[in-house]
Amino acid sequence: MTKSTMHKSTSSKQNKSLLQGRRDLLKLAAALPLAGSLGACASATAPSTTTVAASKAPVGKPPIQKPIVVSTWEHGMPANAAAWQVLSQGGNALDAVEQGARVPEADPAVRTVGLGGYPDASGEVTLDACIMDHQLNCGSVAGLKRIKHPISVARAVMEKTPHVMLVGEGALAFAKAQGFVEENLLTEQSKQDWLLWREQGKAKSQINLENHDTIGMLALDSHGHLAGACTTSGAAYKLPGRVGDSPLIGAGLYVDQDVGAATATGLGELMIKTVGCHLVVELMRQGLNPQQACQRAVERIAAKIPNAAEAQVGFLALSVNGEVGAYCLHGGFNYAVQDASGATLTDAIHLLPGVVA
Ligand code: SD4
Repeated sequence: MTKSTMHKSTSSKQNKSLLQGRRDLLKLAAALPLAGSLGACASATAPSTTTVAASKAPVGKPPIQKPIVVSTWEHGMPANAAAWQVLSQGGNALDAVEQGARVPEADPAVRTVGLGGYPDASGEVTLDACIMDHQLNCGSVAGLKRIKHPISVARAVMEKTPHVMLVGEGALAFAKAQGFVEENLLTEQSKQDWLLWREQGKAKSQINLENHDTIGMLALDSHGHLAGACTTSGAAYKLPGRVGDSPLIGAGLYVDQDVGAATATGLGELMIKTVGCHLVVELMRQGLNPQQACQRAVERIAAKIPNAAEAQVGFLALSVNGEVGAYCLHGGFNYAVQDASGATLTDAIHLLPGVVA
């Protein structure tokens, strides 16, 4: 069951108690002295793989694991399967991540990406996406309306313009000129939820622990090339015009063929303030493995940004050798991995105690 379908099937009574539980967790998390308690919390919640304190990656090169594709959240499983179709036939990582990202974009049950995504505060679904290859080529769109596959528009920006990023009306005009077809992205379910949100007067546009689930995908193909994609409808009920981290190269996605790639999920403002994915890649360049680098980036956010504990952030990284790592602030973030040995879904290790379903 995807997280979205779990949301759908939860009764409103259950929802209330879930929310209360989450509020309690948030209070608890907010009360924690962040920087001072990092080591203790991390080791309390971490399986044995994560004695990541300050150690560097082991000396010596691990065998290269390729092809491989990884992506955020449970909806990463079918997305990875689509990407694997490309990778397992010798296809390139860029095609793989685009094909993979298109799966949740087209799925109305995934409420945080593409068609059926949560709208902004005015009831409009606006999408953010970016894509990047092994040569620092990248393309991005932000605040794109009425186009189901922003990841493919981002790729067209990369390949057919001298620019990296197009936003709003300009992005829509470009997409139409490229042959993308306009359609209504607000499903009946999303509309009803938005109406309810408005009725309840929740005039607050902040990502909380319930309404995130961007897909970020990283792939290493059989030629040894990396690529990444990230696509989202962003924070539910965000202020119109708000842009998150997901379309921002360096914040929501970064790929450097010399080192590896990283993508992020959660409250975008935190990733923007720390240029989070670039940070993860640079930490890997300094010798940390992907797991260690993701942990360090989450710790940086927790230590430097007041009230970071009120939100969720998670990083997922893939080295150029095919090593995978992930780390998040609160429990509840999981990631999907597909390689020749099969497909897995793993709970990421988290910094703060407690798990948010
Ligand atoms: C944003 N980072 O717009 C995105 C939302 C999200 O997992 O990740 N969700 O801030």
